[in-house]
Amino acid sequence: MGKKISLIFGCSGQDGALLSRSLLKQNYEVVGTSRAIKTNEVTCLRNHSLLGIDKDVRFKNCHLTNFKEVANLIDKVNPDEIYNLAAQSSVSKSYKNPQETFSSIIDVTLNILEVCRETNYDGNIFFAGSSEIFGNTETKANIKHKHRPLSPYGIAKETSFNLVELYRNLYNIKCVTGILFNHESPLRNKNFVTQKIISEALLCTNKKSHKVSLGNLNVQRDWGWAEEYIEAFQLINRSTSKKDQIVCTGKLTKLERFVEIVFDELNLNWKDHVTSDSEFFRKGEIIKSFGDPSQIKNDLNWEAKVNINSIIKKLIEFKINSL
Ligand code: F7E
Repeated sequence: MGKKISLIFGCSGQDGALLSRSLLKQNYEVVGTSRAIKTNEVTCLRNHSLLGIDKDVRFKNCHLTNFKEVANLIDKVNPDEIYNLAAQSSVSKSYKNPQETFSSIIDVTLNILEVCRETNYDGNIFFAGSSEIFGNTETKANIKHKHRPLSPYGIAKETSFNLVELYRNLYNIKCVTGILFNHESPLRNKNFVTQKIISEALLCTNKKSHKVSLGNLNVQRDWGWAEEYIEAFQLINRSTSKKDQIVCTGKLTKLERFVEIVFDELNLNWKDHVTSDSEFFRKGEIIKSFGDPSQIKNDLNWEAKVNINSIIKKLIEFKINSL
């Protein structure tokens, strides 16, 4: 029997690269698409190169907003399972460019679902959802939590979540959403706050006068370790129950505390370096975002094991070693 094939839409980002590595280790053949391929192959392969798997994934050029191209790709690859991670994934960029965000998330989701409906595709399909659909969470968000998205990105993910549910219920497509809270790794780029803080803090170790401008330090997030989250993607996708799941740690950390831990690790006082600058405040900021991990633990026996201190230690260690 030949190898099983996984098709990853949106393969070049943090999650796509980590997922590729995990699938390759399980002897899957991995086919990946990326918006980056057509513009800059180097960017596309950066994360895969860092993981030493750039030669092992079959990269395909595909305009995911083009129905025919998506249909042709699925037909040619004939995957056993699909992961849709494709998105303009920056919340802050989504305020500046809502149209591109909607299209890259909603149109692409719809195209994949429609191709699968028209062709009676029988494999499993995982969609990467986002905790941004909940907006502020006063209590840990479970699957029934009210949706109050505050950004174009959140609205796009909300629509995509609804489409997945609709196609599952109406057309029996084997599709599910994993609603993902923030999850980090060294593969995140500097647009995200965790990498920004660590890179900037390291600059402070060399230059005592270095200043770091951040936005609202009072926000609280449920930060997890991406390498664990991509294992959850696969459990959710392959589960026969076809249930949407929340992927989170259930623990909140204030951004100011995150900053403090990073600077403490480097024997620096964060107050000497960090300022809160309105330039980085968001229009529709979510102040508190955390999830309830009990359902995924009960259903799939998955739980996040890496805590915030370990996440920070690992990120710093990687950055120092790569410099
Ligand atoms: O911001 C605040 C910022 O850009 C985290 C994506 O994976 O998770 C990620 O989106 C928090 C926000 O991630 C700066 O306002 C303060 O409250 O690292 P981030 P994100 O926007 O939460 C969700 C769940 C996704 O689905 C997304 O795809 O940190 N913050 N100062 C800052 N953020 C940034 N980027 N830069 C700052 O200077």
